[in-house]
Amino acid sequence: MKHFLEFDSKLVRNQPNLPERELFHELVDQIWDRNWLTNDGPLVRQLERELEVVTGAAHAVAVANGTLGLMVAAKALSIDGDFICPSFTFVATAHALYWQGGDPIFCDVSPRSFNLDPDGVHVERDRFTTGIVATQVFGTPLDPELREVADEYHVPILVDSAHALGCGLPILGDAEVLSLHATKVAHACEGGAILTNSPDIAEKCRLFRQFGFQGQANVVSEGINAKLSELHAAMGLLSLRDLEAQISHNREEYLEYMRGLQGISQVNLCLTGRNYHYVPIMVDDRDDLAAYLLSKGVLARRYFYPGCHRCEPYRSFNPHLSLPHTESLCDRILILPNHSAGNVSSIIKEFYHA
Ligand code: T4K
Repeated sequence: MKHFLEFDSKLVRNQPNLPERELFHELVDQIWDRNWLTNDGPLVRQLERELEVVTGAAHAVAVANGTLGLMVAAKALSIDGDFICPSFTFVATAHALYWQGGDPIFCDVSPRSFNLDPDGVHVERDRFTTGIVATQVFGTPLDPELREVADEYHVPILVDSAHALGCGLPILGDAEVLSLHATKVAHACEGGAILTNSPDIAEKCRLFRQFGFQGQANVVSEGINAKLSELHAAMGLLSLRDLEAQISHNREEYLEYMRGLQGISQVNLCLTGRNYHYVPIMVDDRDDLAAYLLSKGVLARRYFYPGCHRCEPYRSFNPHLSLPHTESLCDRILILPNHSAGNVSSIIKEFYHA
C-alpha cells in the first residue's frame, strides 16, 4: 500500500505550519549545549508559561499529545466511570477515557454550535455519571449552561480544546486539553497541554504525567509517561510565537471563502472559532463534492465522519443508538483547506454550476 505522503503531497491540502528553520536550529543548539532532553526541561517550562499567557489559564501542564492530556486530566478529575460525551468529535475524545475504564454516554450536539447540548446532558445524565467531557468543535465556545448543569449534578467538566488554541475562550472546564499535533494552528509536531485554574488539579496532572514521581525518588501516586521532550517543546515555542500571524492568515482565507462561496445556495459556510483554523462547509452532497475536489487536486476532509457512536468499539455496544443532529453533521460537513481559498471556491462554483 502506498504511504499517504506519496498521494497527499501533490494535493492542495491543510499542512503543518513550519517556523523558520534557523530559529529551530538555534533552540536545538541550546538543547545540545545543555544536554537536557526531557523530564520537565527548561523549554517545556517556557512553553508552559507562554501557553498560560496566551490562554489566560492559571496553569498549563505540557504533555506528549492531546490524547494523553485527556487521559491524565480525566484521572486528575476522577472521571473514571460513566461520562457524558459528544459523538461529533474526534474519536480520541472518547477513546482516551474508555482506554482507562470510562464508559461514554454519547449525547447529541446542538445543530447550531455543533457542541454538546446542555438539554441532552440533563436527559442522559444518571447517578452513575462521573463527569462531562465536551469538545470545543472547530474552536467554538461551549454553552455556558454546561457549567450550571455540571454544578447542579456535582460532576466535573473536562473540555477537549484540541481545536481551540488562539480562540480566546475563557476556561469553563475544571481542566481543558489542547492538542499541539502537527495539523493544529500551533504545534509541537506531537504535543499537548492541560489547562486549569486549579493549583490542585495542575499538581495532580504533573504527578500523573511523570509516573507519580514527586522529586527525583519519591513515587507518591499512580502515573504514566505523558512527558513532552525538549525537541518537541522547541517546535511548540516557535510555532506559538507565529500564532497571531497564522490567525491573521487564516482569517484572510476565511473571508476570501465568504466572498468566493457567496451566492452558491447549496453551500453553507459554517461558523468557526476565532483562530479561523477550520473552514467548515455544510452541503447535502458532501461526498460527491469531496470526490470532485479531489479530482481537481484538492483534499477536503470529512469531519468527524462517521461519528464516535458509529465507530468501534462503541457501535457494537449500542448499535441502534440514534443521534440525529450528530449524524446529519457527520454526513454533511466538509473541511476546506485553509489556504488557496480563491482557487477552491471556483472549483466549488464549477461543481454547482453557480
Ligand atoms: N480531540 C480532538 C477534537 C482532536 O481533533 C484531536 C486530534 C485530539 C483530541 C487528539 O489530539 P492528539 O492526540 O492528536 O494531539 C488528524 C490528527 O492526526 C489528529 O491530531 C487530529 N485531532 C485529527 C482531527 O486530525 P487526520 O487523520 O485527520 O489528519 P492527518 O494526520 O492525516 O493530516 C491531515 C493533512 O495534513 C493531510 O492532508 C496530510 C497533511 N499533513 C499531515 C501531517 C501529520 C502534512 O502535510 N504533514 C504532516 O506532517 O488526523
